Amino acid sequence: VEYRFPEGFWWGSATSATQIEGAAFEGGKGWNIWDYWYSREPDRFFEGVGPETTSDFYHQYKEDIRRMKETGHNTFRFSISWSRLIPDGDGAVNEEAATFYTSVIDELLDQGIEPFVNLFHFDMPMEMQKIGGWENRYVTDAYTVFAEECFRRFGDRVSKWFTFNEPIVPVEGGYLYDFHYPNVVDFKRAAQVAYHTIIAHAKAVQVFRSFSIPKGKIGIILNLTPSYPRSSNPADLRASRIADLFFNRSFLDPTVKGEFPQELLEILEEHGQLPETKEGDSSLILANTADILGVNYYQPRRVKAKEHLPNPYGPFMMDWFFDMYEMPGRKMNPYRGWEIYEKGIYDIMINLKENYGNIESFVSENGMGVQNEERFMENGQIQDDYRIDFIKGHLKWLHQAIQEGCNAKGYHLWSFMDNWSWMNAYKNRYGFFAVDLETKERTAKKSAGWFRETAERNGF
Ligand code: BGP
Repeated sequence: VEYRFPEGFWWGSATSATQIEGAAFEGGKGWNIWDYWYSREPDRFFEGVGPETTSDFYHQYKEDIRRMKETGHNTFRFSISWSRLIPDGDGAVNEEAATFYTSVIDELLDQGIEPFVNLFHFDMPMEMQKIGGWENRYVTDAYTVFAEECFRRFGDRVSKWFTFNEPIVPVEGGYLYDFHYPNVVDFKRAAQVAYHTIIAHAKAVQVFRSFSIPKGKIGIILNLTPSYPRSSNPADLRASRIADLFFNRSFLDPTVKGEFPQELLEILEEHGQLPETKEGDSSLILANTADILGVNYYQPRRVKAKEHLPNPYGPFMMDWFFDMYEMPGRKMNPYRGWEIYEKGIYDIMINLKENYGNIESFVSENGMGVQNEERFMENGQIQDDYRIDFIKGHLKWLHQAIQEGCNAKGYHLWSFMDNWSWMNAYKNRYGFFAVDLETKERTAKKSAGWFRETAERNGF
């Protein structure tokens, strides 16, 4: 069977500033929460490795962009580091940073690669975190000024923009489950952070539209984790529906449809967990929905009804409503520990078609993390056939969704090269290119060659 994709299909990969740039204390960059947290608690990071140098894209971007070209990329996603462009989060622009991002964009365009630019990938400037981060509504204004600066400086050459990558992750990590700074565990504060992120998204979209960038599109990138109930009994179905409300629809509905799901608001209200809002917010959110949606998909969520009632006097948590379970016989990525369920990508796309106006979308991240990947080295190259199979498996289902009329336009692998990943640092490797952490030398894995052929044939 041949899987051929529509003409103009976007082939490429995704990255983020903190994870690839390095040069954390160079070029006038201000500190973000990762630089700060690492300086305080290095032991919390895998093997004690922080984001200071990472893969050194800051210095090697020209060669990397040439490698992208050689790997069949016609599109590439990166993020602009807020604390590099505006070191204090608000105030003066760092011109060295503006020059750097201008060169990255020019280099991509020269190579015929369309830049997809994201504005926030977990990297809150430390000065903004000191005043409360997303809990403080002022930070949504500072973010909007940062976004405006980006549109003004780069909008003539970049037409695909994204306000946030996986905005729910800083909520979960920073305010619920203790894996991002500031390590708060408090649902009410988490809800406020989530709400302000959505306000920041809407304000940035509003400003973007005032620029009327030709062919310009702005959207958001969400990590969607389809919820599958253990059985069709009503308790399991309800548990799965509520997990979907918290983890997917909390961001998907307001940013794509312009309103929060009623049932979610009812649950929060019943438990006294609604965030503070301002007059005019609902119309702001409604008027500034996304033009385009990036879908990051790694694994589904397997949900069952709670077996034991939660302690009603304990702190409110969303897992009051459901339990997760390991589905017997599920397929696993043995090298990272996440379930692999390729059809999930199809289910997401069909849901977008049926319930979200068939919004223009693409797979903005999908990928296979592998620990100790050097063990697959043969003749100087990592033979990552498992990654090729992983990509193929997902592309087949994406292809099927497109056949059925879904408006999916492309596929980006996470990630272009091995990079630093938050608390996991370099534990899980994802790239088309392996990076030697000592020398920073890049070596193409087998998947890089396969991807190039696939992109050239526009299918496999
Ligand atoms: C995604 C994030 C990426 C990246 C990836 C890999 O959710 O958007 O930034 O970190 O996960 O995660 P890990 O290194 O934990 O396997």
